[in-house]
Amino acid sequence: MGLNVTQKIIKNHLVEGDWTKPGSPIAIRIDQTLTQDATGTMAYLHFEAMRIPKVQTELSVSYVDHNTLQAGGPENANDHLFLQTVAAKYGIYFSKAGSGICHQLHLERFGIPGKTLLGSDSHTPTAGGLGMLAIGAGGMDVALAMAGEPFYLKMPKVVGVKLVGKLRPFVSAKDVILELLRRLSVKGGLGKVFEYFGPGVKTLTVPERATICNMGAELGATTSIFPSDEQTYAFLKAQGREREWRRLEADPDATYDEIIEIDLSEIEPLIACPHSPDNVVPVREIEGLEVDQVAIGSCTNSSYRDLKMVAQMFKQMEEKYGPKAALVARNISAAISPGSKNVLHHLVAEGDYAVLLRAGFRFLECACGPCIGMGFAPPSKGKSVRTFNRNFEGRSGTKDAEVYLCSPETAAATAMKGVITDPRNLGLDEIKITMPEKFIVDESLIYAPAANPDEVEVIKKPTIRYFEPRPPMPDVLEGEVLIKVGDNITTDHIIPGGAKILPLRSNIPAISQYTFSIFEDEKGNFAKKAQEKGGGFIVGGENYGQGSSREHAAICPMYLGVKAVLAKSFARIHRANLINFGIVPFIFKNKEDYDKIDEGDTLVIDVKDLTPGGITKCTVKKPSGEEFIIELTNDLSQREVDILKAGGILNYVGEKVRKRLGIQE
Ligand code: MIC
Ligand code: SF4
Repeated sequence: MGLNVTQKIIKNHLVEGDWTKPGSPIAIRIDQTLTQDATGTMAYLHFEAMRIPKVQTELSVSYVDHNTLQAGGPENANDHLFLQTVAAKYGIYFSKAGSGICHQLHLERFGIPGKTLLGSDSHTPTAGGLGMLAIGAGGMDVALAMAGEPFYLKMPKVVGVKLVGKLRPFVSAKDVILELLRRLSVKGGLGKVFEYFGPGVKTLTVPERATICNMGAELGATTSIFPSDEQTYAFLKAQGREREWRRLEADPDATYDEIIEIDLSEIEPLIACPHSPDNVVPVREIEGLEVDQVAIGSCTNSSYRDLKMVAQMFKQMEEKYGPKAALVARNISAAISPGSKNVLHHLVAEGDYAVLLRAGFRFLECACGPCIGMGFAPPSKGKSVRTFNRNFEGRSGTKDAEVYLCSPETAAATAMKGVITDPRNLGLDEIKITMPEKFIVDESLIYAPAANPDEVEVIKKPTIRYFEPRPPMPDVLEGEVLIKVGDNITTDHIIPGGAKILPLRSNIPAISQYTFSIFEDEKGNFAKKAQEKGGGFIVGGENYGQGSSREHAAICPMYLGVKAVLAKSFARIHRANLINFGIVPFIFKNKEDYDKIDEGDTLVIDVKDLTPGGITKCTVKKPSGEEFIIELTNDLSQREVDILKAGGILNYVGEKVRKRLGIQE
């Protein structure tokens, strides 16, 4: 039987398990890892705690792109110093702040078709645009991959997305993934890989494919992937990396667990309305809505193709309708954050930078920036139109702001008109972006690991504070329900981003004080309550922990004494992070039991006989004295049960890894 691309890569990298059965546990070898600074500090502290002299991967890269802005205080600079020295010492490439966004840079400079990539960022699947099997994970799983351990996951279902036809003018890759989000929702990809095939594939360049794979993360998918073909060759050749190319396509008789068909020629400009990436409508339906901001960039839409398109739209506007028509509207504040220094070089060299400056754009750093609330927060109750991938409440840095997600074309049209605008209505002729034959490559801020690692001292300033792993799990978990939340709770709700909290990522005692702080007005101070009560439980609804890979959403609750989360279902990365830090992800056997539990109830859970898929009894004691029992279940593998019993993965695996590498205790 023929294989699809996903199956080929998994089969090639299989270490354990049966890849032919979707849903069954497998382990795969990881060729490359990437980290970014906001998750990287923890990942390297975990790696150091394993006491391994050098990374065991083919390639590991540490990028600095998130924490590039700080209002006073040395935290970010301290983190960057730690990251730079730790990389030099342990055999890791280091990309300094200013170089660009990890996913854009990895695509440009390091990704290789057919390889596996594990990254401590949920948008790692961006590299699927190059035909890599690229998966997002918590920092601990990435640290383990750097130590040469395989990555454990459930064999995903492979959804074949058949692309036919060709995108029409002013409709682009972002609209394709918004269309999938409209059809499938933020839960639609759980346990699945989205593999693109069909005649429409060859009409999309690598950066366009990367945009689609990037935002597959918002479907909750394990990853997304395109084949490696002539387009991939052309991209790698233009990067001077054609030697890394290999063809990788599904066999002609390959099958998929499910097939979705998209006719590219039928897609129109789409936009995700507040506050979820799947709240998608055609742009024309909300055309004319007045907005305050336009932000162009992020790992979804900051490539050469995207920024050039924006510039060319302004340029044609100027040529056709005069300079006044090619200005950012008076009511709009507009900003661009290029994906990499290389992209910025092109804008400068080809005159596009000047066009955009003339138009009135602010140029921000080549970094995540506003996407994670690092500057450019909207005004109170402001409306912001962004080419990003997430529009969760509060993520922009302004709690009551409303964020819309769209393509660079729609963002450019909106910036010109000051109201949400369908780019097809500007009266412009079709713009075709031709990819350069040779990209400008500037690696002045990318450093190879040290040749003499023994001489490198890892610099750890006092703002960097690790945590004590949890002791082995007791037989009974007892405590209060500290918080009860609804469906689709994101990790941004659990540990918010933004310029105030992000700099604390390497300091667990400090950052844990912000756990669930977004709910503080309604529910009080979670951290204080948890510490006063000696820990307890979290109750959640469906898809608990969706969104980012930040393991702080598990480490901080662990630090505050949370013993288990009881939810209707969990998002993949967060579920894995909870297990890694010794917090049991229980699932309600009967979903209606969710309604029977309230904040302030006491739970007693006997976990002595915790088994994969078994039933665990939970006694619920109401403050009124009423008492009853509900049943909990789990979808844990035996390995995950053992990790939980050990009190977390550091206890479970540290010794095993050291033994394998022959390191003395
Ligand atoms: C995000 O987009 O939410 C982030 C910030 O990149 C996160 C990682 C983090 O929280 O550090 C992600 O997507 O995993
Ligand atoms: Fe950075 Fe935003 Fe991409 Fe996360 S989603 S990696 S914050 S640009």
